[in-house]
Amino acid sequence: MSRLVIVSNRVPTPVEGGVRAGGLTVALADALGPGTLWFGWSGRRTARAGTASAVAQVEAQGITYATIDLSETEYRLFYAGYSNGVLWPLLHFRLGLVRYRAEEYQAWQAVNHRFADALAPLLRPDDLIWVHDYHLVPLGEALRARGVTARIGFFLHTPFVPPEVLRALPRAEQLLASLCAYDVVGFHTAGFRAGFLRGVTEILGLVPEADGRILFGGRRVAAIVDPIGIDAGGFAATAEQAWGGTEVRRLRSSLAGRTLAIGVDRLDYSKGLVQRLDAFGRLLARHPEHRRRVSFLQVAARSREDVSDYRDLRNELDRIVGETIGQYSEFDWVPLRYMTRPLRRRTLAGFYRVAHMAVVTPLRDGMNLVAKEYVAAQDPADPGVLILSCFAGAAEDLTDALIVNPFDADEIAEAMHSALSMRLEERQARHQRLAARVWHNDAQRFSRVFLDHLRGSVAAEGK
Ligand code: ADQ
Repeated sequence: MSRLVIVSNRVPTPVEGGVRAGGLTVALADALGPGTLWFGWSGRRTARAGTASAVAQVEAQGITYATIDLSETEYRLFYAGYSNGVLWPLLHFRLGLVRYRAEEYQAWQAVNHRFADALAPLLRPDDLIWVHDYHLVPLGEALRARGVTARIGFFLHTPFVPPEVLRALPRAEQLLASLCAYDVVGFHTAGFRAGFLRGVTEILGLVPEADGRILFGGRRVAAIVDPIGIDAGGFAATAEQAWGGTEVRRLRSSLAGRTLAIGVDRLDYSKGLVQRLDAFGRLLARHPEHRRRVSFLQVAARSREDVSDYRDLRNELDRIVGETIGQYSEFDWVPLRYMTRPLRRRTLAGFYRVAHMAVVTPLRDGMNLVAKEYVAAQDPADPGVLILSCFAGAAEDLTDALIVNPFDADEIAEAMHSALSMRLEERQARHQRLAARVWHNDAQRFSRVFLDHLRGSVAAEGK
């Protein structure tokens, strides 16, 4: 059997331990068997640039984790600069936040080549190489340039934009050409895949074949739809176990019989946090019956703080949180609880189960795993209600959520009101249908579908 090689920007080294927001390890858990190699950045930053040969290898439970360090300059230009200051806003339709600098683009290319230099000697011809996310788009091409003949796939965890938006990116054609160097390119939704195929047609001038494959540079690339999922059964069990734990007990006793609403995100402008907190204020203003009866817990784990837009967002949220608390609090009730530290997975699972509603309102999101985790964590006999943005990839599947436009704070406020007033039978019926989708499109299916395509054992999808 072929060996699986996972490549991602950050590698979850087993010695790292502690808390870290990020669902890739969970999503791939089933595919990671003994013999797997996981390659990427260690998370360490050094004063000087490393050499290609400086690969650290750690083995745990049969999996080899191989990492390289990045220099401070590489980190600033490749990671904070081009990846998170250009590609991330672009792929989330935020052209106004894109700050393109040629030197960052060059560093992005150079780091991908350094990844390729370090990885290529570790590879075997029959490996299956699975590259993850926008930081590493050029890696496939860089490996091919080093004579790697193994099959290489790429999965994009963010949305993909239509050509009208993509054209704003200098060298957009190069980005598309780099994606075409893979054997398989995976997207969460049919819409993202369609955007990619349109880009290939309109910007590269290529015509996809009848089965949706694209012939480029003498190779065929298959663009597939493969929505990421969670280990639904495992997460449900964790939530149930956490119910009796200290944190859940403390949370419940602090609520003193009040209803909990929850939001869980990385602190990121794509997550629609400003509009969501605005909506909660509007709910309290318009439906005063909810005052003193509901507490909103927003967990917004700090992220990418070396990108200035993230610092600005944090300041804005501090202001809105302060305003909402100041305006509506009473001496024995605070409407909003806000924390910027991440929660442990087990605690999070228990808190989801306590919450009567989850508000998941990203302005754009590749998938959004929080929505799926919330559904999995519910007690089917007394489930909470999911409010979900129509612009999350998850909305394609989770149509029994209360679907809202995340830019419309009034619409979100009304959905909150409906959720807080919803009868048990309707909650149960919606949850049952949502749970069926979350269990169906789970983590196991995600990796199986991708790897089947990568092995070439599945026919491509039509246009
Ligand atoms: P993210 O933008 O990080 O991921 P999301 O899918 O919601 O978004 O979250 C990933 C994981 O982080 C989840 O397991 C969640 O529980 C955890 N997490 C988020 N906030 C947390 C917090 N405050 N405390 C503790 N844990 C937290 C990117 C894309 C998404 C896509 C995923 C996977 O942006 O669209 O769903 O990759 O492909």
